[in-house]
Amino acid sequence: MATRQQVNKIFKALDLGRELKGANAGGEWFADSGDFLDVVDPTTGTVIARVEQASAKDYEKLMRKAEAAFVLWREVPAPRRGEVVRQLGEALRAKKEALGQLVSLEMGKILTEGLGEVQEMIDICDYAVGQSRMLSGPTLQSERPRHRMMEQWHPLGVIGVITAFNFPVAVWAWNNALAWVCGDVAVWKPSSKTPLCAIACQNIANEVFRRNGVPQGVSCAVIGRGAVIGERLVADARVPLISATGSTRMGKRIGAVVGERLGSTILELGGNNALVISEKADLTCALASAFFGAVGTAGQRCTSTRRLIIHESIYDVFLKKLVANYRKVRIGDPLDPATLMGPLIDEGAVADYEAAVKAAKAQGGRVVYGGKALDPPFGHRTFVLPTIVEIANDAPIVQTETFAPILYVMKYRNFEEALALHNGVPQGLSSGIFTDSVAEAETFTSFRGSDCGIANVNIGTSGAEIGGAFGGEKETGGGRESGSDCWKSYMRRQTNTINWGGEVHLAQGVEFQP
Ligand code: UN1
Repeated sequence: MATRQQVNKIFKALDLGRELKGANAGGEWFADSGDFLDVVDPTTGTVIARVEQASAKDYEKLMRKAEAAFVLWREVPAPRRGEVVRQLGEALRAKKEALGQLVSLEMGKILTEGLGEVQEMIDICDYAVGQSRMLSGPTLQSERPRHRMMEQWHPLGVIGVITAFNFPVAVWAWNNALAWVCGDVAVWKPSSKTPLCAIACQNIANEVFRRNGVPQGVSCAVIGRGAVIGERLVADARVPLISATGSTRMGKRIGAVVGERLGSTILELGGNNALVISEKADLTCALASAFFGAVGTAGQRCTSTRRLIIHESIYDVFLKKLVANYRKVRIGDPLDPATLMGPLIDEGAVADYEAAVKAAKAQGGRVVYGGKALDPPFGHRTFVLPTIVEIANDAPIVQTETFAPILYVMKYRNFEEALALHNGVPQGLSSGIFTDSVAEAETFTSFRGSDCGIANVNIGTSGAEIGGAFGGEKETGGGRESGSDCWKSYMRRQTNTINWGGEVHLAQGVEFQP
């Protein structure tokens, strides 16, 4: 577990104090609510810092700054904005070790994954730099003589970014790096479970932005209660886009509030990700990927593997090998390089885990491995055994996302049945098939295969690269973030038709003369 010296070292490297304030628009941190948030180390339960949360007044102050910054920032040529993001990527490279450690300390994922998350930020910065020179629209053919038609993409405005505890830094970067090169300014409301990561990121951005003369307010962070800050942000008509990551329940609320005011959303909500493991699969690859997908990040990724759909002919042997791997999982301090699985985020998450195991048993499930919380190794009841439960796909508990390392396993007889099981849940984020059959692989990734936003072949469900569009269908919310053409969500499209012929021609051949 992190000693006081270690914590001090991480704090110092990232310019963090023990008493912090929750609102920032590029200058000093501020907050006047008198409402303090304890930041708890999930490994030990120790309070490692306190943050004074933002009040409604603080929010208003910050939003005014953001609005004023937008009219200045949109004047800066996009490649210049990209240059600032390039420097942010450099600053992240320089702080990678410390920031990765902070992610691991505050969120509880193991260090290699904390560092991987920072790498994801660096990658999206690099990606956004290139994108800053490619915010292009097509030229279209006008039906009118001597007319030109084209599309332009313009900055959207102040966007709201709401992130979850499980990726406390990367999801901010996916959104903000793109939003900034697009000419937007961003107001970030991080999870109240991981405010230090947010403060550290904001500090890094502030330093880079200040050096480059970027107006204050282009990067804003606001830590506060959902009821005070979250609700205000989503209802705020000054914010044309809300990009939110979290539970389906939360997403439905945000979708309704933003929809009411006809704003846009990018919703990245719950997953219920499955791997189909065919009898034609390379089982060594399948095993390694299923193991990482289900146990990695202690099952707290939205892309975590939650279901395995295994061909009956290899079911027993595969399960046996998987259980052998589960037995070897070293559970403990996430900052210790020997650890494979750290704590869950808090005691509430353990209660959810226990409730899910209980429900699974009541619904006909058989616990193959795990199923229990551990005696707290460091005094805080946040450690559990990774769990495998054999159960039917239509059991109600299997139909819901439990944010914990619980893997549901089931058999299939033929490929069509595997597809039906695979798609037979309300969520649609990530998926994969392990097979050496071209026909199975192509079917899985075709229109009649996986109904998810991400469908992989011989790759696990989690650990998507930033270059692709990230997000999913059905109850996952339909939003897409990160690579491909996701930048378009952060801009507004304008169709321009330009008459250079000196004569009026109405479209569709309409004649209209006095
Ligand atoms: C999330 O859990 O919200 O694909 C994001 C992955 C990571 C991102 C997960 N690149 O698992």
